[in-house]
Parts: sequence; C-alpha cells; structure tokens
Amino acid sequence: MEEVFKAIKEAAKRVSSEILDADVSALDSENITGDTQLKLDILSDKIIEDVLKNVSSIYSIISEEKDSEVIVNEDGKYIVGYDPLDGSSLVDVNLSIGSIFGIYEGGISGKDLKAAAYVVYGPRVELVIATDKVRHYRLKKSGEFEFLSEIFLKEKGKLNAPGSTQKNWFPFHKELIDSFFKDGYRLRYSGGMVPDLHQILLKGGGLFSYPATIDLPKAKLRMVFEVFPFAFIFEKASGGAIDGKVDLLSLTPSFAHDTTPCFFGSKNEIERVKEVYARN
Ligand code: P6P
Repeated sequence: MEEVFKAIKEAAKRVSSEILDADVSALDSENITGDTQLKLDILSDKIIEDVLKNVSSIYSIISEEKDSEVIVNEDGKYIVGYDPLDGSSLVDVNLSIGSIFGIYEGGISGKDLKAAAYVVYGPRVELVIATDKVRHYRLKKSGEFEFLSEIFLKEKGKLNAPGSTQKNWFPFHKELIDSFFKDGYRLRYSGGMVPDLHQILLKGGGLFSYPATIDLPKAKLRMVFEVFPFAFIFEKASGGAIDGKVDLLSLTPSFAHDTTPCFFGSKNEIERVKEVYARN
C-alpha cells in the first residue's frame, strides 16, 4: 500500500504544478456522468493514470473521467477509484479543488475499501491519507510531504455545508438544515467537496450534506471515487457517514459511476440526520 501512497504524492505534485498556468477552457466532451470536461480534467486524469499504472500492486483504475475500468497490472491486487480533479470548475475563480482516491481490494463496494486519500490544491497543497488512522500532510518547498498530525472529529461541531439546489430539497430536509443554523452553526460551502470536507475535518466537525432531491433521487456525488473515500475517512476520524439511513460503506454501486445521497459529519450531527430521515 505504501507504493500507492508514494504514487499519489508524486501525482499530487505534478497536478498542482499544472494547475498554476493551466488552460481551464471546456472541451466539447462530457464525462459519462454528464459533467462538462475541462482540458485540465483530462490532463489531471492522464497524469494520475501515468503514475498509478507503474505501481505493480495496482490491478486496475476507475476514473470519474473514464467511461470504463482500465486494467494496468494483471498481477496487481488493488483497484484504485479516483476523481482526478474534483470541483475543477472552481479553478477559474481561484477557489480550492482536489483529487480523491479510494484504494479497493476484491471489488468496488464500500466494504472493499482498504484505504482512502485526498489532495487539496489551495493556498497550500495538502494531503490526507486514511488507513487505520487519518493522517494530515503538507507539501513543503523541498518537494516532500511533511506529516502534520492525526485528524480526529469532535463529538459535535459548528460548521454546516449544505449541498445541492435548495429549491429542490424535500421540505423535511430543509427543516433539518435550518435547524442546524437555528442552533448557531456557521455556513461553510464553496461547492468543492474536497475543501468543504477538509475544512470540517480540520475545524473539529459539523455536517456536510448532499441529499436526494425532488429532481435527483440518487443525488449527484459518485460512490466509488467521491463518497466512499470520504466515508472511510470520516469514520476513521471518529465521525460518521450515511445516506440518510444506513452507513455509506455498507452500500454497493450498481455500476462504477453510480451516485448516492450522502451525509458526512461528527457523530452528534449524523444522529440528528438519522432521526429526521427515519421519520420521512
Ligand atoms: P452543487 C463539484 O462539481 C462537485 O462534484 C463536488 O465537488 C461538490 O460538492 C458538488 O459537486 C457541488 O454541487 O450542486 O452544490 O453545486
């Protein structure tokens, strides 16, 4: 597994360098989920693929930007699901974005996830790797990722990151989100999953939600390379991750780009979500 993390670090350095003066124009193409693809999406995907395919322990890769799984080493054992540049549409307004990785063995269900990682490309380039613990690193001028600390979520936090289009929320969901604001939670939502969840992890907790809506009953975020990796990370950081009713890591995608409603947060907030969703 260490050689996978080493490759992720190398990919992070190369992607962060390309972001600096990247062509962020859109292509005519869309990915299989219907997202408009930027040239930078395709470039980031190529960089990550080129690095991961040289890791002998990786059997295949599944990318948000690829229609199907790519076998890279017949004798490998890990399947790496990744979103090469999540939130890439935020680059042209200079907001933080990220890369997300799930390292699976034996399948791509939540239970098959063995480790997870993400990179935040912001004022600083930071990396979080979750195995048995959640470890936080920062890229130094030397080109090394320096270990900073382990990440733990408090039982209850202060931040609320409510995703999706509010006019399409179910009334009970709106009431739930409003109840957190009535309790004094602070709104923290940039539209970039990686920095929005990184902030909750580092600021001690709260709730990130991307719910089912009237128009999108399976919501938007992809299980294999967005939702499961963060569910793994939040659970290892002593928080919780559910679809409203069950643990996200108990789910199995119907296909590689399948989506699910998702809630990530401290234990107290996740229990409040469960109570409301159990009644609706
Ligand atoms: P909305 C970015 O496109 C993304 O996939 C995630 O990074 C982010 O959490 C979500 O979509 C934002 O979606 O509908 O709230 O703008």
